[in-house]
Amino acid sequence: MIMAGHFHLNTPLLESTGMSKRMGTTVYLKMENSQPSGSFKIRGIGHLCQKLASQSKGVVCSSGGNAGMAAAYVARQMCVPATIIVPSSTPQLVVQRLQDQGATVKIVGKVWDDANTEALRLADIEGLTYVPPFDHPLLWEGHASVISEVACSLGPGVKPGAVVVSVGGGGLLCGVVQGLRSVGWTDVPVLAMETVGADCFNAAVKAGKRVTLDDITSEAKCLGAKTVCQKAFECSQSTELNIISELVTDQQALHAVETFLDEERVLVEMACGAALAAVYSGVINRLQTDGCLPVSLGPVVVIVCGGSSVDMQQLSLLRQKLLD
Ligand code: PLV
Repeated sequence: MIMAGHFHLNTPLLESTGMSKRMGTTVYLKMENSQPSGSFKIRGIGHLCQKLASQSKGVVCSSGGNAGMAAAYVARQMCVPATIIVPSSTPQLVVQRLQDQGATVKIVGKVWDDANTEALRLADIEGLTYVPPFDHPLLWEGHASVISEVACSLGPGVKPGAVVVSVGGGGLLCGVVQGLRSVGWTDVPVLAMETVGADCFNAAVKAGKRVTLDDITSEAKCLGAKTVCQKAFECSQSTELNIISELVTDQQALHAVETFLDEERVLVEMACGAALAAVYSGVINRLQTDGCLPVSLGPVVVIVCGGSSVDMQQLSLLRQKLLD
């Protein structure tokens, strides 16, 4: 299961005929949902824990769910105890999955930022290794491997027309940017997707500085950091890069989750639905019409970030909340 030296897998890059047909351009799916622990988070968190936690008496991670799933998985492989602090907005199914991974789970506060304060406090008083979910250079370095794998899978001479990612606190975005730099693709536009109500990156881009949201009102709780990390904001300001920030509604993200389940037969959570909605809700096509992306676009790579905060029951709860 564990490939030499790291915890993550080299995931498939699959062509989606359904998405390609809609877009009029080839769309590739980077299937991070198939990572151990269910999301891309294992890349960065595996890397960080290998560097920082091998002598640790325990790790503590604040999470909307998926960073915690990765930390719990890695800690178990490393025979280190894990404490995961999640906010009360985290579905019970995630708490259960974390416990099944052998972690101690504490529910603190309403949103991730509250849980994080507690994680930092515990790390301090109990001497645990703090595992941040998105704001650390080792996480970005680990996440960057997703792009080198895409480059390998596409083969020499093929360059994406755009890469689509979801943004919570911005760790995945920073990793993708680092990966693009390492393979010489800084000119590839990155479409940074969030939901309305979990839109700290979009708010920062609009304000020209980092801002802290009053609250997280989106159901995409795993995108629910109130402030984007400094590095992600800096990437948005870089003239060398082309990062396009776009929002979709929760309804659009849910519709994307459902369409993806129907067409690709894969169930992902709302945080991932935000990225999928870039295709299903026509965001990319609109950007082409508006001249923000070329009409003749190279293959679009969607990072299917995955996520464990979903099952059929959670899906019908979301339907009731958002569609009734
Ligand atoms: N989720 C973090 C932060 O939550 C967590 O603790 O799990 N897609 C999925 C499925 C995610 O779980 C996350 C982050 C993202 C995308 C966004 O990644 P980020 O935070 O690196 O931008 C509050």
